[in-house]
Amino acid sequence: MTRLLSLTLVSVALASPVAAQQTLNIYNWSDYIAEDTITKFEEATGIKVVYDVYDSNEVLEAKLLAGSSGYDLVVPTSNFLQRQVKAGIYMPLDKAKIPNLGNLDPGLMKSAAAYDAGNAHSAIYLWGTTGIGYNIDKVAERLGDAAPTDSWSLVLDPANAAKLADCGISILDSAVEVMPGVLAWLGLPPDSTDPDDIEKAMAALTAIRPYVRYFHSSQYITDLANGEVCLSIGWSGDVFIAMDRAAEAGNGVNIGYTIPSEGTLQWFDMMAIPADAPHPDAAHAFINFVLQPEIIADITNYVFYPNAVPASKEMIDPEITGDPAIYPPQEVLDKLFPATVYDARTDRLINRLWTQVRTGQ
Ligand code: N2P
Repeated sequence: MTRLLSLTLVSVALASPVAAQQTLNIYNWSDYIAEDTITKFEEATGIKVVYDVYDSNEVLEAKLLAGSSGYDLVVPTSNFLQRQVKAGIYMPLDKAKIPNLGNLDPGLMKSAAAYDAGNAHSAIYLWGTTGIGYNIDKVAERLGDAAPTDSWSLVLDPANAAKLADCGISILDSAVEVMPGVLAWLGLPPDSTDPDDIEKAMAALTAIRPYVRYFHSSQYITDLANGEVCLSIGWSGDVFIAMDRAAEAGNGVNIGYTIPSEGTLQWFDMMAIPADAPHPDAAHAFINFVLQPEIIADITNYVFYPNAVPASKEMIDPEITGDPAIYPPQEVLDKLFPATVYDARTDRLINRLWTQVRTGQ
């Protein structure tokens, strides 16, 4: 009996080299993982996951900068990651513990290296665009068939916004997500840090403020799906999640997603380990687990965001890989803007003006 028990213990120990740590504290975006990813990881490793969510880089950053967050694994967007790396809040990845880093697309990782030299602290989780989700029927009813659904004018032209106000407009609650598209629509450089340009972008948003129902970065998924709002400046996959929920509910709500022709942001969300993570080995094990083609394919199939593991592509629903609004073709990709890293002074200006936009002053 004793012998049997100790044999069992030995085999468990071999199967789960980091099992002794027991816990992994993950802080990730909401609606950003497949239903069974965590269970599968727990079963494969014996590590218990505590999973917590946010919908804002700003919130994540405030917690990380305060220190002792207790998180082992977080998923900031690359431009936020860059200044966080500078602030010393991430540990370099021990790449020997993450052999599946080799599964990542070298071209995409090279783009990501612009924010984290040598990809020393981070690996791509998912990526996407910031665009417009809209209720096809309600927008057509109010703006007619000539509605400029391929342009930021759909919402930034106050005449259009005024007509959509009654069916509900929502905007992401993050200045740096929204501003580059507004700048491009105004014909200004999307990565401008010129205070005059930033003022102009914020003035354009102030002009439509009376027609905006709310600023929020996750509520719009449910509201688009239920027909509670009819236009959201939001993230690609989230809008597709809304489409999927509406189809499942069979409520007759038809949703479209557009990457405006003036261009918009393409962002990368990066897995990284805080320097003071209590369970760094478990965090490395999670990154390695997620980068398996079948696991990351499950995630893309569930949340409609592209990943950076080419070998996963054949396991992804062809309706997803074939949708140009999710996997944009090269000529669209060429028009997307990389996320800008703002210096502290510009960041303060943006945030001060954003508060005014939000409160409508
Ligand atoms: C997930 C949204 C994450 C995208 N709901 C923001 N980078």
